[in-house]
Amino acid sequence: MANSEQMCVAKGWQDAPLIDESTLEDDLSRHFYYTLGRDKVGKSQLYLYNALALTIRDRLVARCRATKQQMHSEKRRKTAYISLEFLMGRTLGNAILNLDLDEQVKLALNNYCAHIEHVTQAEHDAGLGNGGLGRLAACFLDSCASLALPVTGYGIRYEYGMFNQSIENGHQIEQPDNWLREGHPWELSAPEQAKRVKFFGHVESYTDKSGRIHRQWLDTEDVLAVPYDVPIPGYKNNIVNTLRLWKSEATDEFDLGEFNAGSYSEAVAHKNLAEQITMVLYPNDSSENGKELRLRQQYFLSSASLQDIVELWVSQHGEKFSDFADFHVFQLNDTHPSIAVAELMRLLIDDYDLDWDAAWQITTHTMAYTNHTLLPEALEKWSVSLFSRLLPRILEIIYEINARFLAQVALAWPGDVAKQQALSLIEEGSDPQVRMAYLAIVGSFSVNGVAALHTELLKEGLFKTFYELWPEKFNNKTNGVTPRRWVAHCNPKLTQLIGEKIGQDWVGDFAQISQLRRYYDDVKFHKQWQSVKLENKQRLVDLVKARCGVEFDTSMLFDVQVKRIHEYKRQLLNVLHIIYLYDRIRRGDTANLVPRCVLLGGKAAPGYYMAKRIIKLINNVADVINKDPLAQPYLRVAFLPNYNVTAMETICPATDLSEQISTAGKEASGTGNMKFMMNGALTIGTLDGANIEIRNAVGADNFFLFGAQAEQIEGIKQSYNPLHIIHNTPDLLNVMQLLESGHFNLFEPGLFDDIIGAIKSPHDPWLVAHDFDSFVQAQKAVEHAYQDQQHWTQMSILNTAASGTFSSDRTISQYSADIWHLEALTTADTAASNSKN
Ligand code: HBZ
Repeated sequence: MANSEQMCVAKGWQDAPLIDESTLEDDLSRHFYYTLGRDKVGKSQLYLYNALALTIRDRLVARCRATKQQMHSEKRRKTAYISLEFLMGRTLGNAILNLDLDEQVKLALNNYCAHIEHVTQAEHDAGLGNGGLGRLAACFLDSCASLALPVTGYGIRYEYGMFNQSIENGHQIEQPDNWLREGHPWELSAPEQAKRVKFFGHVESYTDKSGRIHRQWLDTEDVLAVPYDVPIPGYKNNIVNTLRLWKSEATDEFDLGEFNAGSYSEAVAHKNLAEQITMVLYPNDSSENGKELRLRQQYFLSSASLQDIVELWVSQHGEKFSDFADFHVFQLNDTHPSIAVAELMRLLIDDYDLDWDAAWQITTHTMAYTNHTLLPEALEKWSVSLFSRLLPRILEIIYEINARFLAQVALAWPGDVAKQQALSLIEEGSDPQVRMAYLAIVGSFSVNGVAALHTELLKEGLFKTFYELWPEKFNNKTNGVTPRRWVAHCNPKLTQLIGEKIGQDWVGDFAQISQLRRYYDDVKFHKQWQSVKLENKQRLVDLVKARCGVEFDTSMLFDVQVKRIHEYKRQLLNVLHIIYLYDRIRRGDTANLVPRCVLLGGKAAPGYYMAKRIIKLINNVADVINKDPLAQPYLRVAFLPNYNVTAMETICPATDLSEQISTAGKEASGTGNMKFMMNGALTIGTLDGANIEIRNAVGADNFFLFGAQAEQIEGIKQSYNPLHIIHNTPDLLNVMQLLESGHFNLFEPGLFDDIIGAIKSPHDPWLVAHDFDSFVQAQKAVEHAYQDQQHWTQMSILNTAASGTFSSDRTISQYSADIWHLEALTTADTAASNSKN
């Protein structure tokens, strides 16, 4: 019976056409009139959006089935990309692009007198991430599908994503992001594939008939993990991979057991507790310390995802794991899912009876860890006492991993107790802690950083001793971003212009963008390039006007810094430069000033006091400057509220100058820098993260460099004396005096004292005062360069032309070649199958 059912399903799969027989136009009306029961479009175009999304989804679902079948039909090496965050943004526009349905969609929408640009506005961003790390995961999924690689994303279906930010009286206000309120047409749930995840309980031993001792995790409080699958289309290749997001639900025992026993409110409380796990994304982008719910999220994701993969293996190959490691890689996106190391051990040992050595062999040949930070305070630790209460069996396994690892350390450094303490997975102290990064390193065969400098600094600093122990594990994978979303989709005007010159193949093969170098001296092309930038600037002008009420002017230089607000990213340095420009204007020193519009945007973690003060400072400074008629012709400043993926799609095509000004050695890579570069912005930046590689690719003459270098930072800190610097730098002295005079907080005395104190502190780790003068000089070089529009345009073209290597397709090819060793799936050309329709 089961067999004939399977046969039947399999036959259905094979017969399902990739493209429905009906045309897209018919499908759209069917979904609009029948699935959704509508007859009028309405102002928000929400129903039209939903009908279009369902129409596109139909085309994705069929391809997704075919891809899955190919992926699972034979033994094939696969990667699971496990991440607590996937910052997907909107799906519709990208799916239309990747399926090559642009023309058909335009035609179909004509029947409703609707434009695709308006319809797509109805979609909420899927903001299931904080920033770079989450967006990187989203770019990677696009590249994996576009390269036809068998990769599945595993994440959490947060009910509330990254909070919505509004600005009230210059302050950040956080509002919940109820992104699912109007439905999410892209996902398909599969409740029959739900997994059980254990929490709490205790561990006991029992001896089986053969005399072997086993450990049993008993009296647990289980939570259900229900999968929701989101299709991930490749670019014009008919591949559709899957992003599987888990939602937590109460088990039936919770509902029934306690309910029947008369404990109605306990039953409901338990249900709530279970459902809380996937309720909200933690909004901290550097560390989330000690929160029990966060550890629950991490274990929930790791356990459900591994169970999913192991069960599929067992269903196809039985409980024979000898070659499991030949066919699986688990890529851990930072330490957040690193508990997967211990969970895989538990599954193999407790559920499938493997002995320790066999399980460890499999684990250490399947796990791979990516690090995204050099800030030591951001390295995750969990208290042993929390672990032992919440996950007692997992803690036992971590202890055992540690004991065996420390024996290895003792062999490598005999008698060196300090080494053992320094490397132990358990940090001793009054409240002992599990060091998650160490667990990830010990349990993985690959440890990678995300830019060349970052990887070097990991090897020399944070993970030095591990590097000495296992040099072969360490490797670099410089980040990238997808040229589909970050050029083809967000910059259609530029895409068309480039297409007229070098064809459109660069969208799928971004190395080809280098052909643009041929147009370096083509004056006609310069004009076309400039007019595209102008149109894109107008789109940003409209956005800034609507969201901030500030008038930007397309004739001015657009200077942009958008990213999470963090002291190491030095938005403060940017503000000091803005104040410096303003001070010059007030003093009438405007001879060489290039009129500029400065845009800042980004969210601060709700509990991060200094970051929030910096937002307030930016807004106050902007207010004063924008109201001053003297400043009008030269300087305008805006803080864009609620910076997110969709906002970036309008911002990066319009930017002239990209601010990448972190303290050297602190920004692991940066990826915004790459989006700006691809869209022809020039970078002002420090030698940090991927900036270094950007500068190498485009040439030093086409990059505005400033600031201390990473290897100088420690030396500078030894004798750092910002007061001395301020008094010997007249421009900085003026800026500080203006700031301290209360000019930007007339009715709020003392408001910026902590910021002023931080700049003046000899312990300022971000060296703001140190780099100020160098930054101002680099900004002057920017102005000088901008005055020669022809040369600026040439540099802009060169930036785009040199950005080929920053495609996430390049990054993913390297992950596949060096870590994953995947074979591409068989593809078919979407354009070809569409024309059959
Ligand atoms: O990851 C960022 C790095 O700061 C950036 O330099 C890099 O380009 C990017 C991709 O590799 N890191 C993050 O975005 N980190 C987080 O968002 C984060 C989120 C939750 C945490 C810790 C960090 O608990």
